[in-house]
Amino acid sequence: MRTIRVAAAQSGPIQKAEPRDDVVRRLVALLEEAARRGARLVVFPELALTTFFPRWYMEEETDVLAWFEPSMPSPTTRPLFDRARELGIGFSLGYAELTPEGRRFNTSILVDERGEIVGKYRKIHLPGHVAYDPDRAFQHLEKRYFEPGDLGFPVWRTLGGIMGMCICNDRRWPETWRVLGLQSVELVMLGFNTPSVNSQDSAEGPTQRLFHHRLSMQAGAYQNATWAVAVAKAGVEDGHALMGGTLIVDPNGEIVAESATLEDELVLYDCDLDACRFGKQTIFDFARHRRTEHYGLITSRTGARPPD
Ligand code: ING
Repeated sequence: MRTIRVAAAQSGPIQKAEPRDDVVRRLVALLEEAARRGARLVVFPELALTTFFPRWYMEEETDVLAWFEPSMPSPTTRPLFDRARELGIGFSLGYAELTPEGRRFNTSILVDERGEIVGKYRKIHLPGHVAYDPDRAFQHLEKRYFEPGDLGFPVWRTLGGIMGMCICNDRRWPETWRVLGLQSVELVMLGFNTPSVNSQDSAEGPTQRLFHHRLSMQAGAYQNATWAVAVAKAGVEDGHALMGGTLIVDPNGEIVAESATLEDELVLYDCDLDACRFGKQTIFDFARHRRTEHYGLITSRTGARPPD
């Protein structure tokens, strides 16, 4: 048994006006509670330091950059890194990354129990749109504020296992999971900020949103024989509702733990990484069963094209 106690640290809403230092204090409190309960890894949400600002249209570069971290750890996040190192636990953290060259990414880092950044992932699947859309009840401007990630879908040997990360919309794309699965990933961690209602009129309401979220997580975990941890930023931010649904899925695709609130909430589970072995050695023994000679369209064709 290679068991790691994981804490999914769901965050309740972060209002636009909430000072980042206050947010970090909330994250540190969750980290300390997770340590008290024996966790060795804490997973925080996507864009965990601020409100989900891509819902707001901003013209001025300075207004946009105010939401970004120009360094990591930054003065704002140093207390989180210091406390985690004191407690000897690792964590993943989603934030808006501004690089020294001025490039902007929706990023997540993986920090080990020594407080060292051992992994970085930049969100590849950016939903939404680039220009202001007057027909929407609220905007979703990730394509305006972030570049698509340029680091691929890496995995890292750390915290006793093979760990991978993705972010929010990535979970809806099977390619995300398969690229991680082809690197023998044993635990995929991700944060998400998912509006509980559509910004455009559509049939999909909160229950269907939760259904698609669970479906994506369970399929990804099962089809790649990996643990999966999804952590929400939830609740109402300046009038805009984000859904909950923080959950942990085992390598068999079963949801083994789920949040019950839309507030700051910890969901813990003892993940036995050796439980990935059965799936990886039977149904999803990729080497024995996959036929890559027939999969060419997956990387050669971007958009769907019907037959003539
Ligand atoms: N949010 C949403 C997500 O993928 C979305 C965007 C919502 C896409 C509902 C499709 C349906 O969960 C982010 N931040 O990616």
